[in-house]
Amino acid sequence: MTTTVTPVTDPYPTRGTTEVSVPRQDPVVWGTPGTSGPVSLADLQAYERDGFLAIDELLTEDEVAVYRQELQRLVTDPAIRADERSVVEPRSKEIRSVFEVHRISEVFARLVHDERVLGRARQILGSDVYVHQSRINIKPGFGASGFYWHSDFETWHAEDGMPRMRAVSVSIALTENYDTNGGLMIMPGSHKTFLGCAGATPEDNYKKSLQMQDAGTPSDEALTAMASRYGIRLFTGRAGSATWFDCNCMHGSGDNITPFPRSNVFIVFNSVENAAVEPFAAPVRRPTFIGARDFTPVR
Ligand code: 6CS
Ligand code: FE
Repeated sequence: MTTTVTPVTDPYPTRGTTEVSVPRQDPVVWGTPGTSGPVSLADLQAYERDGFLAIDELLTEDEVAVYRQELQRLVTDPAIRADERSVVEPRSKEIRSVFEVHRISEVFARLVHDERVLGRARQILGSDVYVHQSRINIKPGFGASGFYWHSDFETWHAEDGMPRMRAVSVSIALTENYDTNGGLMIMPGSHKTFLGCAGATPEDNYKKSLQMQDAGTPSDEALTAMASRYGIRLFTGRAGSATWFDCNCMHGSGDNITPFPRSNVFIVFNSVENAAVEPFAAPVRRPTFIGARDFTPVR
């Protein structure tokens, strides 16, 4: 008896020989309209259209003070600096990011379970969720380097095996995000197009990409076309403000040459119905502190 196996073609091909753009084939808001939760219907509609939702005050000043104190404690702890989950700035060697911060720090773990955070993620993704990745980005002053234009989903699909676009990130400002100190920039509406990048994923790519991304970087031509079509929105806001953004937004942030750090905590929620499988375009999986393999729903 012969069984016919229909080849499962990857709807989001990337890291081949040429750059390829395909329309998004997934909803943006997965929750059924009218599902109760912290996000109003109007805001959900705006999120569907733009790919992001900015919140002026997710955390109070007192709460921010607690998280900022915890961030300072972590970045001055020699054990954290020595931990493989810490990434340093290429030039200054200051700590740039600390990954899996929700497992390292009980204080940051609170955020993951906070209904103002978890409730929004569940409402947007329409299911139970797990943490695919968490990190604090310090972006200290006087020269911290930014993050070049990219789609997170392109990396998470290629290197972490995230099947579909059913993940959302929240970036919570822990310091003032001015228009000068390397704030997050998103191209509004870019989440509706998947840009598959040219160039195979090198072995151990994460050891470089978390400092300076190369594989998974769009061409100048593609970025020019997207920026001309969608524009660029720079997110500023006080400490405690937050930006929720879809996994496939084209985004990046500039260097920070001001004296004022632009520190944030960044949590990625993935639907438990979109759990990571094998990488779609990389030789091996990335470490679990970057692409989680514990799919236990957050409660
Ligand atoms: O590779 C990653 O998973 C990380 N890199 C960037 C620049 N953004 C998403 C994510 O934190
Ligand atoms: Fe990113």
